[in-house]
Amino acid sequence: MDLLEIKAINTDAQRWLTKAATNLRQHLNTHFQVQTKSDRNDLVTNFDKETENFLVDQIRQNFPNDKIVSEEGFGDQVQTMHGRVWFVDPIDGTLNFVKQRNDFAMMIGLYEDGRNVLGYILNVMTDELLWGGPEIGLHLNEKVQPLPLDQPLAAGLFGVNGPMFAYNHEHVRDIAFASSGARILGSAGLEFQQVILGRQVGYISRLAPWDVAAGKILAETAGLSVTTIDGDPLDMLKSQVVLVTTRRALPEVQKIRQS
Ligand code: 2AM
Ligand code: CA
Ligand code: CA
Ligand code: CA
Repeated sequence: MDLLEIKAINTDAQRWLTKAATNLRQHLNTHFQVQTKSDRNDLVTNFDKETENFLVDQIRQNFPNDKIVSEEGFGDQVQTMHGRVWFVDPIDGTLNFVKQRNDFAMMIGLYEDGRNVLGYILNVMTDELLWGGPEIGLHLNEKVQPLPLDQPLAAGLFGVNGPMFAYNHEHVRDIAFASSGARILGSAGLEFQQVILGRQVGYISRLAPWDVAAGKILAETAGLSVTTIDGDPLDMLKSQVVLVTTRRALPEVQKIRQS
C-alpha cells in the first residue's frame, strides 16, 4: 500500500469511529441488553453488537476483499495474516461500559501481510483518539504525539490484569511491585494508551487478537516493545499473554519473571 492509499483509508476509518462513538454517547442513558459470555463478568451488550456490526459493514462496503477479525461474531473466520486483515473491538472494557459508562475504548487495527499499517484507540467518553502507524507516525486527535521516554521499570506505573495480579500469575505481582505502582484500568486499549502516552512504563495481560491489534501498531510506532511474556513476537490470530513496555523495562521485566 502506498502512502496515498494509507491516508485515504485513515480518513475513512476516523469518520467511521467518530460516527460510531457519537452514536454510542447518545445512547448512554437508554436501556442496555446485557448478556454473559464465558463467565459472569464476561459481558456483551446490544451496543457491542450494534457498533461492531456498523464498523464491519463500513469495512466490507469500502474494502470487500479485505478480511476482518472481530470479537462479537460479525467478522470472518481468518486463518492467515496474508493480505489485508482488519481487527475490530467495538467496545473494549465492556464491564466498565456497563458499570460506569466510562473508561472504555473503540479499537481498529489494520495489517497487510502481517505488517503494521494503521491503529486506532478511541477513548469514547473523553473523545481522545490515538491513531497512526509506521508510515504516518503517532497522533493524538489533531496533534502529532511525542514519543514516550524510555524509562526503567522502577520509574513508572505498571498496568496489570486484575486476576493475574491477584494470583501473581506469570509473576505479574512481582513485576508491578518493582515498578512505581500497579494500575488496573479494565480496558486493554486504554492501558496501551497510557503506555504509549508515557503515563505508564508497561502493561501485561492475557489478550485476544482484537484486544491487542491496534495497540501493537501504535506502541511499535511509538518505539515500545510488544511481545509475548516469553519475549516472542505475537501471533496475531491467537490469545496470549502480552507484554508492552519501554525498551529499557523489557529486560528488567524478563529478569523478574525468570527469577
Ligand atoms: P473487552 O471488554 O473487549 O472484553 C479487561 O480486563 C480487559 O481484558 C478488557 O480490555 C477486556 O476486553 C479484556 N478481556 C479479554 N478477555 C476477557 C474476558 N474473558 N473477560 C473479560 N474481559 C476480557
Ligand atoms: Ca468482551
Ligand atoms: Ca477487548
Ligand atoms: Ca470488546
